[in-house]
Order: sequence, then structure tokens, then C-alpha cells
Amino acid sequence: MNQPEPPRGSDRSLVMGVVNVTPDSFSDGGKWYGAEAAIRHGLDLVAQGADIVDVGGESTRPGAQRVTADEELRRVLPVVTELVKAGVKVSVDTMRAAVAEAALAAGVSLVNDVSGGLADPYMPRLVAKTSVPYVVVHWRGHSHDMNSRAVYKDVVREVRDELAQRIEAVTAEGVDPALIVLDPGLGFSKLADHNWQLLAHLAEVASIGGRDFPVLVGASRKRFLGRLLAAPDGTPRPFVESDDASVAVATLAAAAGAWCVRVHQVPPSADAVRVAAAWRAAQ
Ligand code: PMM
Repeated sequence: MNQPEPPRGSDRSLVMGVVNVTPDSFSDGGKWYGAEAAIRHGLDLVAQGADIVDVGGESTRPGAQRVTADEELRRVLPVVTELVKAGVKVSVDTMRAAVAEAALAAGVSLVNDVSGGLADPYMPRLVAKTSVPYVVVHWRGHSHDMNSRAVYKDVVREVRDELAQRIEAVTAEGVDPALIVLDPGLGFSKLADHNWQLLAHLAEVASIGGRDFPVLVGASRKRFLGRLLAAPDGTPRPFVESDDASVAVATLAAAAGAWCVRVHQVPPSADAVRVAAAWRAAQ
């Protein structure tokens, strides 16, 4: 059940349910902080239709400070271990090779590195020793100052070019290109307009060197949705009240051919990816 699957091969987009084992993630911080609550939440997400459960122990909200590797491991490992034991297909959301290594030993099926291998030079080498998919996210720097790096002339071209550089770097370390999944990194050194441009050009972003890489999209509960849905006085909509918009983006991304959507609320997105698959099949 936990055998790694190649990134392609499903006729619909996959649904990745999020379990943040953090006190401070911007979307659901604190809710699943204890291991027991996090494990229960992961199992619930699977019962609701998640294909993959993404477990992370470090908040990446803008401005966040890093946690130590020990603390990240303490948060993530018991959750990953129990979910794998329960037969769940688990993804580890980490920028650290040491955390990924422990999670891989526990049986995770995917490594989700929001830094695309930039934060820890050992990560690509570690992933190269495995046969699990590797999510390479577009990233320009750590959360504490990432907004200052959100400067682009042509965001689609620049993100694609920077992802192309990452592909070159990680494959040079031995990562199999067939196991790479690309992610435009919505909100990571991106302003709202940048996110919308990237969403509207997903296929273009992931078409690199004559290959169409599978794409993962993580728009759920992000700030740009709260801004879009702001009250007349400009107050952004709270994160948990942007779930309908998150589903709308998941639907559009799936209709555009995304390999996977990363979401906090699984049931509506599990339906949405099936609607999108039927839509695509009829074209
Ligand atoms: N976003 C967050 C965390 N991990 N992983 C991928 N691949 N793509 C994302 O967009 C992404 C991610 C931050 O959001 P959260 O605090 O809601 O988890």
C-alpha cells in the first residue's frame, strides 16, 4: 500500500490532505499540534478521500522563524510512523534531509521540499537514494524575509527558469527526473498577482526541457484568497472562511491538469478533482 507510485498514471488529480503539526501555521496552526490529534486528523483525512497525507512540523507562513531539526523531528516522526503503520500513503513536508531521512525510514511515500533542495544541500542526495517522488517547490528563501524577494518582471518565465535550474541541480545529484513533481510555490516569495499568473499558466511553468512535469498546487487557505475575498473595508477574509475559494482553485487547477492538489478541507476537493477529470475526459 505504501509502495511509491510514479507521479503520473492517475486519470484524475490526486488529493493531498494537510496535517500541520505546528503551533503556528497560518492556516490551521495549533489545531493538530499534539501527535495524537495529528494522527487522528490524518486518519480522518484519508476517510474523507485524501490520497496522500502531507505531514509537516515547520511553519512556513511569511515571517516565521525556523524550528530546530530536533523539534521538527519530535513533531513529525510519531505522526508519520503511526500513519504509515495504519496503511496511509504519507508525504513528509520538510526542507531538512535529516527529517526526510527519518521519515523515509518510517516508510513515507513522498518527499515534499518547499525549498526545492535549496535549504539543505543533502536533500537531493538523500532523495536520489530512494525511489519516492520528490516535490520540488519554487522557493527564493526562508520565511522570515521571503516577501522581500517577491520581485519579478515576468513571474511565469522566472519561476519556470528557476525551477529548471533546480531540476538541473537535483538531477546532477542523482534524482531521477521521472520522480520529480514541480510546484510553483504559491505564496512563497509571491504576491497575490504572482500567484494568479502562475495558476493561469500551470502547464507552461512545468514544461521544461521538452518534458511536461507533473504539477502540485498548494493554494488552500493562502493569503491571496483571503485578500481576493476581502470585506468592503479591505479586511481580508479569515483563512478558514476561504475554503470555498480553495475548492474553486483546486477545481481549476485539476481542470488544467494538475497532478495533485494540496488542501486542508478534503471532501469538497475529492469531489472537485472527479468533476475536473470528467470535464477533461469530455474535451
Ligand atoms: N504550502 C505550505 C506548506 N507546504 N508544500 C507544497 N508542495 N506546496 C505548497 O504550496 C505548500 C507546501 C504552506 O501552507 P500551510 O501552512 O497551509 O501548510
